[in-house]
Order: sequence, then structure tokens, then C-alpha cells
Amino acid sequence: MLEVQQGDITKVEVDAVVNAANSSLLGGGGVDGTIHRAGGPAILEECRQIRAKQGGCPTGEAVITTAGKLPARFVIHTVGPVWNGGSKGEPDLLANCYRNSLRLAGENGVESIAFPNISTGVYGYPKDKAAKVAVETVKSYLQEHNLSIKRVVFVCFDEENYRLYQELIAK
Ligand code: AR6
Repeated sequence: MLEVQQGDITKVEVDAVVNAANSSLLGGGGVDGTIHRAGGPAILEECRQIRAKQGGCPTGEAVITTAGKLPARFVIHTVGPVWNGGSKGEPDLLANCYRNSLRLAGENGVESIAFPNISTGVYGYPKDKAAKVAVETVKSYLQEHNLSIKRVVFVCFDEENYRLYQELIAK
């Protein structure tokens, strides 16, 4: 049920791909830039519509759009916390990203979902700490909720995250 893969999340065959977005929902660098480039303009168009309605996406929250040209059906955009030393609510906010993404996926009948290592790039969240939050939160959320989700793939871009997730999943 929980899997780890190394590589580019836009290539993974799942129903929903999670994007590590920012509150503007208008794209950026990192995995966000790659998802918008690979998925094409339909994703940004829907993000703009959501932004017009609700004015962006607060940290820890998530919104869902088409996946455009990606193999997935949906992109779930969530906004991770910027790491600020760890005592500014970062762990709870990061956990909320995973919970809200899974909730939206469940509401849309998603059976397989891929997560990037949210906040561990530009937002500077320490990789070991973020990986623990991710795996623990996903495990307990799936245990506590009866969702359509059968498969969760943690897609790691770098070797360090890949190793950390493999260790955590093996436990
Ligand atoms: N597939 C999977 N993972 C990737 C990919 C990819 N194609 N590219 C990068 N990563 P980041 P953040 C990994 O910086 O820290 C954006 O500008 C990367 O190695 O993309 O949440 C947004 O617009 C890292 O482990 O996201 C926001 O402004 C992880 O994805 C801001 O960055 C997250 O790195 C969000 O920062």
C-alpha cells in the first residue's frame, strides 16, 4: 500500500499527483514548475479559477484540478510550510498537507496517489523530519478513514530522501 520510488513525479502512473505548490497557486520552481510544464496550461487555468473564487490556498490546505496532459487524472495542489526552526507549527502544517490531500483524493474516488517530498526543497524543511511526518501522517490517516485509496507512492527526487523513505517504510 505504501511505496517508495525515485524519480520524476510527472512520470508516475497514478490517479492523482500531489504538487508542492505555493499559496498563489500560480506555479513556481521545483516540482511545481515541472508539473505545470509537463501537464500544460489546463492546470494553471483551473488554478486561476480557484484563486478567483477563494483567493489562493493557505499553508496546510489543498485544492484539486485536472492533471492536463499528465498520465494522472488529478493534480492536488498543497502548500507546505516554510521551515522556520520548527517551533512555528511546521510539523502540524506539514501533516495537514498530507491529510487534506488524502481527504480530497478520497472525495474524488482516487485509488492511487503520488506525493513529492513536500517542503524539502526551496522551503527548507529538514528531510529526515519531513519524511517522518509524511509517513506517520499518511499511515494513521489511512487507518482512521475508510478511503478509496489503495496505493500511496512517495516519489523521491534525491538519493537522501529515497534512502530515508525506504528506511521508514521498511519499519
Ligand atoms: N518530481 C518529484 N520530486 C521533485 C521534482 C520532480 N519532478 N522536482 C523536485 N522535486 P520544491 P517546496 C523534489 O522546492 O520545498 C516552488 O517554487 C525536490 O527535490 O519543489 O515545497 C513552489 O512554487 C524536493 O525534495 O517544493 C513553492 O514556491 C521536493 O520535490 C516552493 O517551491 C520539494 O521541493 C515550494 O517549496
